[in-house]
Amino acid sequence: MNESVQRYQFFDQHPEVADFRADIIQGLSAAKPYILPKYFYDETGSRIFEDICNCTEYYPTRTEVSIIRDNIDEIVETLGKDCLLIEPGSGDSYKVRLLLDALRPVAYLPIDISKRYLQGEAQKLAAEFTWLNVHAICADFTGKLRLPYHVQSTNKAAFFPGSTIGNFVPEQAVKVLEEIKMMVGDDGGLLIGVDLQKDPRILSAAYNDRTGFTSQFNKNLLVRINRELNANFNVDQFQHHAFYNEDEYRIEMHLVSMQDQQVTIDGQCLSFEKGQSIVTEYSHKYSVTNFQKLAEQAGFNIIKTWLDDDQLFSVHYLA
Ligand code: AVI
Repeated sequence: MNESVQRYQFFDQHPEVADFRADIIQGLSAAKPYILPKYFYDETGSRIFEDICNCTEYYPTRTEVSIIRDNIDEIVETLGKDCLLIEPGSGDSYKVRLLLDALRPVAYLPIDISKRYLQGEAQKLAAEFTWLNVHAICADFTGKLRLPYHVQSTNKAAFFPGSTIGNFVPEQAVKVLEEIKMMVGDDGGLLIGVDLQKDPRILSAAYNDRTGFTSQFNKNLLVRINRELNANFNVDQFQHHAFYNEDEYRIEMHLVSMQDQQVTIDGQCLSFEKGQSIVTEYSHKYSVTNFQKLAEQAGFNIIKTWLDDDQLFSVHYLA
C-alpha cells in the first residue's frame, strides 16, 4: 500500500444532510425572507468565493495570512508542537498549510460536511506533506462535535480561520465556541481568525468589489435554486445589496427584488414585491475587546492576540 494512503484515515460520522428544498421554501416564505448562507457553497459558489478571497477589496484573507506568517514562531510556541490539530469546516485546508511544517502536529483532523470534497482535499494534503497523518472526519461542525478516537496525553488545538465565526449571530457564535471547547478539552486551545470593526467604507468595498465577484456569489444562490429545485427566478431582476449595519456591527448581504414578481419553486408559487429583500448573510465585525468577551462567555481564556499593523484583522489563541 502507498505510504500516503496509510497516513490517511477517513471517519464518516454521517452528518444529517440538510433538506435544501425545505430550508429554501421555509426561508423564502418567512415574514422577512432569508436564505441560509451555507447554501452559497455549491461548486460554482466555492469557486467564486476563491475569487473573492483573491480580489483587492477583500482584505481579510491576505491580512490573516500575513498575520500568521509574521508571527509563526510565536504561534507555534503558543500552540505547542506535537499537538493534535483539528480544523472545523476545513474546506480546501488552504490556511493550515501555513502552520504544518512549523507545528509538526501528531495528526491533522480536518472536519467538513462535504464528504467527497473532504476526502479529495485531505488525500491531497497527505500526499503533499509526506510526514503528516491526516485523519479526516465527515461531520457538521455546527452540530455536536466529537473526535473519532480517544486521545489522552496529546494537546488538542483547533484552528478556525477566516472569520467564519462572524457569520453566526453572537448567541450562536457562543454555542459554536462552546462546542469547540468541549472537543479540545481542558488542556486544549483554539487558534481563531476574527475580522475587526473598521471604517465602514473599507467594509462596504470588501463586499461590493468592483469586478462584481461578491454580487455573482450572492446571485449564484438563485441560479442554484433554479437548477436544483426546478425554480424560475429571473436572476437579473434581483440586485446584490451589501451594507454595513452600524447598530449591529455587521455587514448584511441581501438580494433585492427590482419589481413585483412571482417565482415558482418546485411547484410552489412565491411573490416578491418591488424593493423587498432576501437576507443571505450576516458577517459580524468585532472589536478585540468584544470578541474576547464573547470567547469568555463560551468559557475560554484569551492567551494571546495578534493583529496586523493596520488593525484590520485579528488572530487569537484561546485556551
Ligand atoms: C466565509 N465568510 C467568513 C465570508 C465573510 O466575509 O463573511 C463570506 C463572504 N461573503 C461575502 N464575501 C465573503
